[in-house]
Amino acid sequence: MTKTMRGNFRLETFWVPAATGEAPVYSIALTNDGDQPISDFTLCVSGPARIDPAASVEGGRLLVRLSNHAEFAPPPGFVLQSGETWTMKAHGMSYHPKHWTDGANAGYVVLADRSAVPVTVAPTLAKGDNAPLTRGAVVYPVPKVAPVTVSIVPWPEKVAVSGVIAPPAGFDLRSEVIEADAAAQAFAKLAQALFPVEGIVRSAAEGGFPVSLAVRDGFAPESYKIEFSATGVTIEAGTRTGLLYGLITLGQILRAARQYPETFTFPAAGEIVDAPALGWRGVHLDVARQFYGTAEVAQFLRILAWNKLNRFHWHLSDDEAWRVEIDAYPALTEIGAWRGHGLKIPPLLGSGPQMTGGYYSKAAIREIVALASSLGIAVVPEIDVPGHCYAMLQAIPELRDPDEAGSYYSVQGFPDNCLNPVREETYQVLETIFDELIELFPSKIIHIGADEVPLGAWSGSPMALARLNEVGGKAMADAHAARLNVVTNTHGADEIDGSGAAVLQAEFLARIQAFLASRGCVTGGWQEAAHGNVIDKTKSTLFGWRTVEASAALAGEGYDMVVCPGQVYYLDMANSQAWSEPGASWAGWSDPEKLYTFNPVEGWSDAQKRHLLGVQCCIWSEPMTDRGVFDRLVFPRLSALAETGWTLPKRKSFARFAALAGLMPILYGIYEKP
Ligand code: TNX
Repeated sequence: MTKTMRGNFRLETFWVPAATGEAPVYSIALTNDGDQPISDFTLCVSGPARIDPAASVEGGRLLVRLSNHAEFAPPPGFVLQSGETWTMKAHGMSYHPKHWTDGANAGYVVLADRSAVPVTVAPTLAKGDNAPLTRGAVVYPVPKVAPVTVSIVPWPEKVAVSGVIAPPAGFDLRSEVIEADAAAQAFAKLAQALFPVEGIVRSAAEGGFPVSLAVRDGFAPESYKIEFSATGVTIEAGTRTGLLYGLITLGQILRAARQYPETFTFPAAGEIVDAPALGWRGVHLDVARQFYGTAEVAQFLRILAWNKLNRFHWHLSDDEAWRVEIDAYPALTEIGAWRGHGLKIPPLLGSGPQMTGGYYSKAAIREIVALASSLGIAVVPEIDVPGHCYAMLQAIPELRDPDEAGSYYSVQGFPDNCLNPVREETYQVLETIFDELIELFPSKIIHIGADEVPLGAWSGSPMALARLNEVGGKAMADAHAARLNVVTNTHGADEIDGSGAAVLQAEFLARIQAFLASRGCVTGGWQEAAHGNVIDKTKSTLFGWRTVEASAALAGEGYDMVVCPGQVYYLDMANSQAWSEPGASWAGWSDPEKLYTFNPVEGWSDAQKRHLLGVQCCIWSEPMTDRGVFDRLVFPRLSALAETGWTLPKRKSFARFAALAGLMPILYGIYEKP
């Protein structure tokens, strides 16, 4: 095939929001920039916006829809001439785009010979907002005068330093015991990987300033103490992680004093005594919607450590992909890790027609877990079940009930995406998978998801309905059967508490938890795992993503809680409501100040606080097709969350944070253009 015949196309999308006073409409326009006319073709697009069944399409036909993947055909006999544009308009979409990353961000044309030609895609524009679209982290300039003379994020419990010496060229780390040596080595590697040209650790011969590390009794696990003098520094802690944290504090002070000598100093005397406010200071990363290579994950972990964050919640499976190698079921990664035109999982969320994706081999996972452990971070793997399993079920279709009829849909528009709680095969497969995971992850917390099971889940499965009849009665089973083929949750995830779906899910959760407990593991779950009140509270950790009040109520019932409300701690939510800001805002939006000042335990009683493990931000990756979007959404909000987890409320100050945030590393180094 010659190059000209392959075509050259451009896709432009445009949203008219209701706020303009006009009827909301989403236009999709394909321009033929090639020199040949085309006919008998289709157009496929993907991106967070979904053309759901409620929408009507003018100027074209929706042939296929799977979540945000849509394939359109022009009217019969239509010819797209060279230089001309074909426009479709979708009306009645249930979810309205709110930000430029919400629209289609990938597309391709399938020609008459079935070949797929990628299309150049422009960011979606919206009527009434001509502001330049933003990407890249917001710059936090370091002021001439800061509220503090030493730069440390998160801010310590006690800073009592005085005097000034010229910032040393670097640190000569001196350790006499194995634990201290391990901390010194971890810090040297960390500083080298994050700030490769700065020479933060160097020998005495190269001008390294003496820093002595000592392990002492009487320190809480992550706490440490630093003593300054004009001739050297001493760090004491009870553990390797405590010493590492002391070194990170010292490294932050050095970098600031060196780079901004007018603003910050390196102390000559005094001490810093430090300990965290909360034990769980987590970050969740969704690697299913977008794939992040092992090197990216590793660098991200280093940034977590630099913020003294200590839990990495690794969301390894979802509808869009399965990302972890499982020896017993190679199809999970052979099929489930890849999207592309003609594959079992189509292009989604901005992946084009070419095969895209990836997975973590067991060797890669071991590497990440070892790195995390050296940095004081526990890795919590999540396999999201029984919902969010479209990719898994595409890879192992035998897991479906062969007699299941009809369809139900998830909030993200996936059909029939839940593992069947009544089939023995479900448990055989999951137990095998969990056994392989338990061997890989020493943290012994296995997160099983349990979020967003659709109201209609299993409503066409005869065996599920029979079981529901037994445990919930005929009325419940009949009501559940009537949900088949009914599209629900088009305005947000279904609240399933008390429904047939919740009763069936509870059967599943009780059994999976018993299995994990038999292996000595704590079960992690999103807050929906509490439905039916069947899991053992003493062996569970729940993640409260809806409201702070809902988390408080669960804590009151005795569940250990990690608080991560979507409105503020979901970092896929945009920094503001503006169209020009990337991200979503279905749960809300939060700029760094809002996140920083947010009180995660507002209104909690003392009894409820006894079940507070800590806080976590969640990076869902739907909008992260562009790494500049990642940097903008994640930084410096990640550091704001870190300070919420570490620093007691009475010592927090956004003015101080804003003055220091610019010194914190970001993952891809992409800052917004001035
Ligand atoms: C809800 S909250 C989800 C995820 C999405 C996220 C997007 C929860 C446990 N599940 O599947 O990625 O919203 O913001």
